[in-house]
Amino acid sequence: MENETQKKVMLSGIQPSGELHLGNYLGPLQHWPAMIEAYDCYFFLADLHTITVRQDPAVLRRRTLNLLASYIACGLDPEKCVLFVQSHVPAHSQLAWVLDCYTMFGELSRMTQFKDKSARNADNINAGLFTYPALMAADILLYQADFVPVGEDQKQHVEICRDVASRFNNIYGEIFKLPEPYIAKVGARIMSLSAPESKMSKSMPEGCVFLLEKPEDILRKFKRAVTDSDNERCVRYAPREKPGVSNLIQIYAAATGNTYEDVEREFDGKGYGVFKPAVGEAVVEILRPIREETERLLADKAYLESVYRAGAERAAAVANKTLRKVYKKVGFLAP
Ligand code: ATP
Ligand code: LTN
Repeated sequence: MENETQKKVMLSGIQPSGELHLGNYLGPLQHWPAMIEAYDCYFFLADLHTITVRQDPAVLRRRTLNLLASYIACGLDPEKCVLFVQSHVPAHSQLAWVLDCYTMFGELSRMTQFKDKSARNADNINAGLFTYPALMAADILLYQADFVPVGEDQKQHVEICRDVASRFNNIYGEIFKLPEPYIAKVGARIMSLSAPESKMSKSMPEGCVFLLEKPEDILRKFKRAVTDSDNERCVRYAPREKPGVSNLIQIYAAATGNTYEDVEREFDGKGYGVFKPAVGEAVVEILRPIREETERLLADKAYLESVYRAGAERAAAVANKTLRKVYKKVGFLAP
C-alpha cells in the first residue's frame, strides 16, 4: 500500500453527465484545490458511470472535455495532482468486475441513488445502474485512497466501498486500504432554488445554477428563489421551518467562507428583497473567474489533450499495481 511520497491519498470524481452546478462546486469541488499540497490527489472524470443512463455520444465527449477544463479552472493544477478520464484507465473496469463478485445483491438494493435513478428512468433499469457502487469501489480502491471528498449524497457509496473492501481483505489479507468519506460542513447538500426540499441537481434545471451560466441568468434565478411562507420574513437559519432561506444562507456562507451566524448577523433587520440579490451577487463573483478560465482552456484543445494523456499514464501505473495484486490473490494465472 506504499506510495512514493508517503502522503495520504485523496481521490474523487464527478460524472460528465451534465454541466457542473453550484452544488457540485460548493459541496466537493471548491475544497479540492486546497488538498493538493497536503495529499497525493487523484481527480477523475467518471465517464464510465454516465452510461448507466443513456447519453448522446457527441454531447458526452464535449461534456467530458468541458469538465476537465472546469476542474483546471477551479484550481486543480495538473502538475500537482493527477487528472484523468476514467475510461482511459482500463483497470477501473477490470477491478469492477472482480468486485461485482464480492458485492451482494441485498446491499446494492439498499442504495438510495439506485432507487431514485431507477424511479426516474423506469424504462432503463439496467444492470450497470444496479452494480454502479462496485465500479465506484474499484475507482477508490485501485489508488488505495484514504479520503474521498464528496457531497452528502455519495456517503452511502463510500460506505459500501468499505464493506466490500473489508470483505475482500478478510478473505485474502490486507489488499485494500479502507477509505473515509470527507464531507464539508457547509455546502454538503445545496438544495434546489425552486424546490428547496430537493437537492440541487442538473436533472431539475429550473432550480439549478450552472457554473458556466451568464451572470444575468444567475442573478435572475436567485431573485426568483423560493423563500418561505412563514410570517417572520427574517434571515434565520432553520432548515426545517425555513428550508428556502436556510438554503440561501448555506450558499452565501459556502461562497463567502462565513458561518451561518455571520450571515444572520450581516442581514439582521434586512428583508428577503435585499438578501436574495446579495446571495446572487456573491455567487456571480466566485463563478466569474472560473467561467472565464474554463472558456480560455476550452480554446486550447491540444493542452487539454496533453493533460488527460499524461494523467491516464500516471493513474494507470498506480492502478495496475493494485489490479495485479488482486488478480494474483483471486487465483488468475499470470499472463
Ligand atoms: P444527478 O443530477 O444525476 O443527481 P449530481 O448533480 O448529483 O447528479 P454528480 O455528478 O452525481 O452530480 O455529483 C458530483 C459531486 O457533487 C458528488 O460528490 C456529489 O456528492 C456532489 N453533489 C451533487 N449535488 C450536490 C448538492 N446539491 N450539494 C452538494 N453536493 C452535491
Ligand atoms: N458516484 C459519484 C461519482 C463517482 C465518484 C467515484 C466519486 C464515481 N466514482 C469515486 C468519488 C469517488 C457521483 O455520482 N457523484
